[in-house]
Amino acid sequence: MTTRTPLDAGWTLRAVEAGPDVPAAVAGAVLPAAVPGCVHTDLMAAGLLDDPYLDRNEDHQHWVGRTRWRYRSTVALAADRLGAGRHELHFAGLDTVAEIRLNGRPVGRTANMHRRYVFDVTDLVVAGDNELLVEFDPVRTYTDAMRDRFGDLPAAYDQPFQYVRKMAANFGWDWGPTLVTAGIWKPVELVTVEAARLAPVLPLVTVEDLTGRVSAQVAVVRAEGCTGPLTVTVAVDDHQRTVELPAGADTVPVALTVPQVRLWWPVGMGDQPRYDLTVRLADPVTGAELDRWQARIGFRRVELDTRPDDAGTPFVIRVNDVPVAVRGVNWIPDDCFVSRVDRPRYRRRLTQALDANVNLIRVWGGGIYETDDFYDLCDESGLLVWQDFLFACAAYPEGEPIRSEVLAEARDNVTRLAPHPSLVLWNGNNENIWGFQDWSWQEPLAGRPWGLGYYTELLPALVAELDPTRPYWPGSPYSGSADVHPNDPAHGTMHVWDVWNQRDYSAYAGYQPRFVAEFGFQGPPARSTMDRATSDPTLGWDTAASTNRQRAESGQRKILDGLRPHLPAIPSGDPRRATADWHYLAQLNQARAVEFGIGHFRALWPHCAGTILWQLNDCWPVVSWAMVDGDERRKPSWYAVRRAYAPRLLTVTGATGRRPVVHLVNNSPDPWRTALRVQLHDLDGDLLGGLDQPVELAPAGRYSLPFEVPAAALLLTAHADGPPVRRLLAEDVAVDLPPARLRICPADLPDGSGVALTVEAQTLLRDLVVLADLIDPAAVVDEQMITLLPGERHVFTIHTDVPAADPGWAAPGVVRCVNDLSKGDR
Ligand code: BMA
Repeated sequence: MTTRTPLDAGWTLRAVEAGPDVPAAVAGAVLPAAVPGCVHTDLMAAGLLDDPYLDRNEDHQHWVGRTRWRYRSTVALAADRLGAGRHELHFAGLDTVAEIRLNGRPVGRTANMHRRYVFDVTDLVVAGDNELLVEFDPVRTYTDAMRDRFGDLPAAYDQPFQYVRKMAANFGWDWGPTLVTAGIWKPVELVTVEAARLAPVLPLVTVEDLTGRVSAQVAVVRAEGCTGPLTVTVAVDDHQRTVELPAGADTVPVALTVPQVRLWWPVGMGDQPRYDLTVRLADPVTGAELDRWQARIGFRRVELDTRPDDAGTPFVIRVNDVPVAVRGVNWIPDDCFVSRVDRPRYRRRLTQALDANVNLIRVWGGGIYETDDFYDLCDESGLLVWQDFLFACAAYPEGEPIRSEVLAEARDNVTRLAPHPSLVLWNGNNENIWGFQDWSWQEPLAGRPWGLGYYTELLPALVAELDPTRPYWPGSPYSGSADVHPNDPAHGTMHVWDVWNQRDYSAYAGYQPRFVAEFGFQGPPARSTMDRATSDPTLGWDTAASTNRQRAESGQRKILDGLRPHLPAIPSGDPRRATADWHYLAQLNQARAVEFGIGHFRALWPHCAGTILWQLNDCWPVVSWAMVDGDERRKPSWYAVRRAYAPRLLTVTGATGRRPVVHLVNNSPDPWRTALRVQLHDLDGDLLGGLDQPVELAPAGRYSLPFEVPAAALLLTAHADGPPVRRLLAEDVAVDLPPARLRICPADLPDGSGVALTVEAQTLLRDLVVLADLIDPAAVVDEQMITLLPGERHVFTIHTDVPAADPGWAAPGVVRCVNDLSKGDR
């Protein structure tokens, strides 16, 4: 048998060679250490470090990443187990540059957070207690040495993240703090191999005409003296096959066919049946099981179709031969301290994506290969995963030892993630090919390697060798050819960032891309999130506390510039009021920008085969492009994305230019028959025209209807099956919106789960939002941004413990709309 003993208990932590910045209380202390975990979270648990997510605590904590830390534990081994076989230490993840010692003797060194390490310690263990030390160097010692070796390499940020195989965003990003972690971030085990064990299995899962096939090159690790034949049995549910591993051999190919499988489909396109795959290693003489490996697989085919067409180079992900209209979001690490992200938290976040009609999540290259829970939850729900190899926004060294680390890490993760049906694409890097082309890298590089060899040679060769069932794409953005600009809209994937950085969001309408893998617009997090994160009560767009929570270059100015063409100005004077108005307007503008962009791109279907919004989540409380904030609250943009990503989309483009086009896009697998109704009103709610028309759309069908509008019409309402879509036929700033008059009637929900908040409009009410978190930070509202005509009402359903009788629900500032901003400010 092979026994695996978790070594997660009894760890302590202390600073070694504590420098002058290390507080006295930490310098001599031996603290309890959580494994998996990291130094920052242990220090916080011991009361020795303030929460770096609050106020400006981050500024005073850089010593944590500059200190050498020693983890210590005791590994007990019973005397009768000592000679039982081969003893190994398995580290699923060490962050990052570490030296491991057992009983004072060296075991090994590590320099890569993104891979598993196995060390044979048979000759080092003793019966009884064994002292296990894992000592982490300050990562800068390593990055400084690599910088000396490779010279300065250009990057989008000046921290040395490209010189070490560690999560890049730890060094600070344009949405994240600089918190350079260290620690044992994944489980540790003592593995005792009595005869032989299985190496990690890489199953290739394919399907042809509903016949599933699983094949693998199964490798074993033998204990000394185990030289005879072994048997390997591979089983999928009750189908199984056994092969013999001859005496002395370490690998054997196995293959199994499974007739009449049920196909695994992306969410919204079918079910997600999964099958249990088991590989067993046994002694052929006694039949005793020596080791076992298990995974849950799904049978599906995936292809990336980039065959050139008349318009350029498409980028179409096909699953089971059906093109997927990608409605994606980009994922960043959900916490700077990644060991805190447990399965329930992954489930909450991925559920927020699914609830917003997302069908693909891109794991971005400045983060990590996520833990098994992440991919398992995606498999279960049908959320497709596009996985970047971990390179982002920099020129990377291609020499040793980095090259070998990249290779080892890629091998390990291609193997680890192979069972997951949700994983549909390996992507070489984030923006590095673009960076080389456009970000003035070529002169400082002066001909030195910058990573291209990884993206166009090493990684594609490795994916082709290890896992030919999955497509590989060299980077994002990438056009498919070295001769075409990497961000060419007509070819492959593109990132649309000029809109946020330089241009108004209406500029999305000028793009005809084939696939947009990044685009997005910033907005602040919920007020209660900001209130928790900072003790500055006037937190607004121009205070120091707020700008501390804005990490993007000129971010606050870009938010203001983005508001100006569309929405009233922020009032001067009372800073609390200015803050409240800024917050409402900036959140609203983010929501409108992403709905505008997605609506435009989806209306181009099938020319444009998908969008991946930047970004789903945040890693701490911050102003950012996220649609769910760092305290897990949905921003108004989340509701906008939910609308814009509806599988059956009803949207309107060209509204503010008074050339509206109503679009219906059917990304559901069934035909869509609906009665389209379009109505035109003036601001008093008088009906000025419209039409009723039955529409029938095939699966993957699209229908677009340009609309003539009479001069007096200012509001267009389109109805199909879902909630109506309303557009003002001009910018809010260009229209004389009436001062808001409304009645708010809160009532307890009959099932006691919260409040039904009815808003009755006595005038037009433009983009009503309920800031329920001001009354109850845990409140969740079902809908946001509702425009009402005079005489209409809308009921917001709010999940909350605060009863309807609480005066807060009707207090000023909780229900907001554009036209409650005073006229003088417009
Ligand atoms: C893209 C991403 C990130 C960045 C985002 C916003 O380039 O790849 O690097 O956070 O833009 O600027």
